[in-house]
Amino acid sequence: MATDTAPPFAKTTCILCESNCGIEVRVEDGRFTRIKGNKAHVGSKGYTCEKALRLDHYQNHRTRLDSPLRRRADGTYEEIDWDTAIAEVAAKFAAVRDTHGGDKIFHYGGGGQGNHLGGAYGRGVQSTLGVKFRSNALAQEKTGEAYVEARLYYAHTRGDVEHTEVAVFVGKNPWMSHGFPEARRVMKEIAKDPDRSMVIIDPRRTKSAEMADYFLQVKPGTDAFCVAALVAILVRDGLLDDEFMAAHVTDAEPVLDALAHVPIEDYADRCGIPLEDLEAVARRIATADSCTVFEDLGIEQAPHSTLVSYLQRMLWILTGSFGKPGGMFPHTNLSQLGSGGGGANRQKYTPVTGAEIISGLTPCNSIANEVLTDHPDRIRAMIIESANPVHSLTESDRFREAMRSLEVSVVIDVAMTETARQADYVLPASSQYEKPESVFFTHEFPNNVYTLRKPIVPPLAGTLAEPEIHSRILEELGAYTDDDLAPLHAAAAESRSAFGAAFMELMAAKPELTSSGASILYRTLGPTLPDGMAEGAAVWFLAQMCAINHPIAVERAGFVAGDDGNAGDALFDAIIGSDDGVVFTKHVWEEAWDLLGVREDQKIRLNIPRLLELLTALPDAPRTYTSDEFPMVLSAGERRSFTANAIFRDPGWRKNGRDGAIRVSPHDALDLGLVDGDRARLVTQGGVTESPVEVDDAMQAGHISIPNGYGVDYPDENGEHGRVGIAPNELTHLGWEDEIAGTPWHKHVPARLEPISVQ
Ligand SMILES: Nc1nc2c(c(=O)[nH]1)N[C@H]1C(S)=C(S)[C@@H](COP(=O)(O)OP(=O)(O)OC[C@H]3O[C@@H](n4cnc5c(=O)[nH]c(N)nc54)[C@H](O)[C@@H]3O)O[C@H]1N2
Ligand SMILES: Nc1nc2c(c(=O)[nH]1)N[C@H]1C(S)=C(S)[C@@H](COP(=O)(O)OP(=O)(O)OC[C@H]3O[C@@H](n4cnc5c(=O)[nH]c(N)nc54)[C@H](O)[C@@H]3O)O[C@H]1N2
Ligand code: SF4
Ligand SMILES: [Mo]
Repeated sequence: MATDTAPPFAKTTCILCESNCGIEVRVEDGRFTRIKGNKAHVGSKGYTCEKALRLDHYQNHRTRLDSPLRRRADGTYEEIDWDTAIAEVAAKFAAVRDTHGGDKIFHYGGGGQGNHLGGAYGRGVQSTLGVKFRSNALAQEKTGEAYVEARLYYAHTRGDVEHTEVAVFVGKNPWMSHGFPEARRVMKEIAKDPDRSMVIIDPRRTKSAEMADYFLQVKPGTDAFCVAALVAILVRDGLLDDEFMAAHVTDAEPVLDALAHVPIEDYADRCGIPLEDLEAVARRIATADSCTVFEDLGIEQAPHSTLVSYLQRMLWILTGSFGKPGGMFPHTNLSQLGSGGGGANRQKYTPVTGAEIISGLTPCNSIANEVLTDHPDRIRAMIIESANPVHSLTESDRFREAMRSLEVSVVIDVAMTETARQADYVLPASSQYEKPESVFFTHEFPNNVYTLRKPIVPPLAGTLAEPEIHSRILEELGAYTDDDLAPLHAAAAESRSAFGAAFMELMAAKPELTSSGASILYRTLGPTLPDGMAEGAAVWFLAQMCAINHPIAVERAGFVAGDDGNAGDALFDAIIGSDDGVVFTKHVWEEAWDLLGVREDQKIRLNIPRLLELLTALPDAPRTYTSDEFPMVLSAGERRSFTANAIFRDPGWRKNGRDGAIRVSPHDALDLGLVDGDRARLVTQGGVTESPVEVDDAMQAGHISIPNGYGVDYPDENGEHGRVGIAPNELTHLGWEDEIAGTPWHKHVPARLEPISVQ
């Protein structure tokens, strides 16, 4: 129907960071011509940052894939049809399983900042192939944190930043990276409220640091000294919440004893912060009614990472800021992130390098070494989906080499990425706006929010959504039969409650089908769901489990059994019908303790012996990791206003910072004879590159910084391939990683900067 009024806005979410803000998009001829915040979204309430407005560059660009591809011997690719692709992929992976065992097939990825449904559907294929080892981006950032939390209280905690009195950010720049709802609005409110404070611990005077009441400008890589000193001051000055400690903390003695021995003044010196500033921050935290602490990559990808994850938690544990408004909290989940399945199958160490597996994930830095060896248990095949590890993992060259030495590999992506270019098969996925999608970053409390997005544009011809791709592979592998599905089709036609009963009956009768549950739901319940939402079928099971695990919180959120269906069905119907996100659990603060895994005594186990040993050994840690050859510290992967991992490939998406300059302090610039805009050579043990510099007085001497998300291949209008900016992992180097979690030191790469002389 021709009309001269503009098309209406369609509701979805931004996919560029874990906040997944609700947005409204006007689509004209397949282009996203206008984007605005969705005020009705229950989580983000209309909030967005500048990046969401540029999402057309994700949806429409020159490297979208629109046909399955097979690699030729000369490294070029030929288009093949879907039937051939599915048949060959299934046969080749099954052959690896049958010859060498499914544990030699590795799985990487499963979702990014906006898409986790594909990961849920991929489990069936992995299980049918016997995959035992897997990983994703979490194993180069959050596994240290997971290690600590699994020992302290067996849960994932977050902070009520919105209502807290003192918000502490260590190695996090929330103005740029967000990470909690309405980050910039909340930060502005804290900044202007004289009764609340923000503490930033960062070597750079970031935009967040400029807003902070307390800015601890640490020397790069010295957070363990800084945070140990802060906690030790609490102990020294008797600033602990004794009542909370007595009621809720166990095995504290050895920890308090070790903290009493921390050489506070020496540590202040080592991290470069005046002692009185550390004392002021420790006192501010201890005298506040509540505090939250939020760590991120600045410590997770730097020396002593897991130790800092441990120490920073003591700031709020010793001061009792848990389970109350403005404090720290655990939360419900619709689906567990990270661990790709567990139970009896769970492995503790990797077979080749013996790296410790945390949350079911092989440390990212170990993957290439699990391939490039003649060890009989080496990885021989890889499934990679929705991730670009050649670009995002340490030492891109080594990962490339690893991929090329596999017997078979498949990449599922929307774009022809650096990783896809090394794969034997490339399968084109429909974009995140062409299919139902969602993330399981459900991290809020007391009210937790989940959003299942509807497609807002038809799938690009030639692409398939991951649920269809995985289900076709599973069916090719013979995981289930039409006969298995027949009773479910019949029950789905009858009623929701009949379907639920039939599904549970099938799973009980044939437990081997459980891992294919998502595909079975997609094929049977899927066709009965509202138009275009079949791929949401797997969420039915998650809603059922949530209602079973958290019956009171789900009921408080308004979901109760009805005429046809239980509370889980009511929750699922709300999820599938909503454009604005759904509050799926509502708690009261007193229930926070029930969500920790320490239900029997509700006590936090403070002593983690391995980390206490590291704390005790800290005085002997090297003072620097730099050398005469590499005298500076490079932070490789800073979040800036126009970076978004490698989700955007078209560099034209950036409104500023187009070349992704190397940030360098005025002191170093003077020393090296560099002025703003000069090109310089950046050298590390991992590689050499050239780029313009930006002289930035937010940088401290000896510290340089490059952004993440740059340096991806993208053709110009003539098809000539080019790259804008530095690919950070052409410069990083394997081997420098956390001693516990194996997380890489991306923020702490010894480096040298040289002017490209023009005299
Ligand atoms: N704009 C934007 N936002 C994003 C993303 C994006 O690509 N772009 N990506 C998302 C993802 S995947 C993640 S994980 C988060 C990450 O979010 P952040 O961790 O906040 O982002 P980074 O800029 O990588 O690192 C944070 C800070 O660490 C500092 N840092 C460097 N070395 C040290 C050190 O030794 N000690 C301390 N204390 N700090 C140090 C850097 O100066 C930087 O300001 O951002 C998310 N949000
Ligand atoms: N040196 C250095 N390295 C880093 C970092 C750093 O700071 N410094 N940061 C690290 C961090 S915190 C993270 S989280 C990682 C991120 O790195 P990765 O986990 O590799 O993720 P992305 O770069 O976001 O790439 C996501 C991929 O998903 C694809 N994609 C988008 N939509 C879809 C879809 O619907 N289906 C499928 N199948 N694919 C889709 C995109 O095209 C892209 O190739 O990078 C890490 N690497
Ligand atoms: S990038 Fe993050 S904060 Fe910005 S609009 Fe997207 S989801 Fe929201
Ligand atoms: Mo990340």
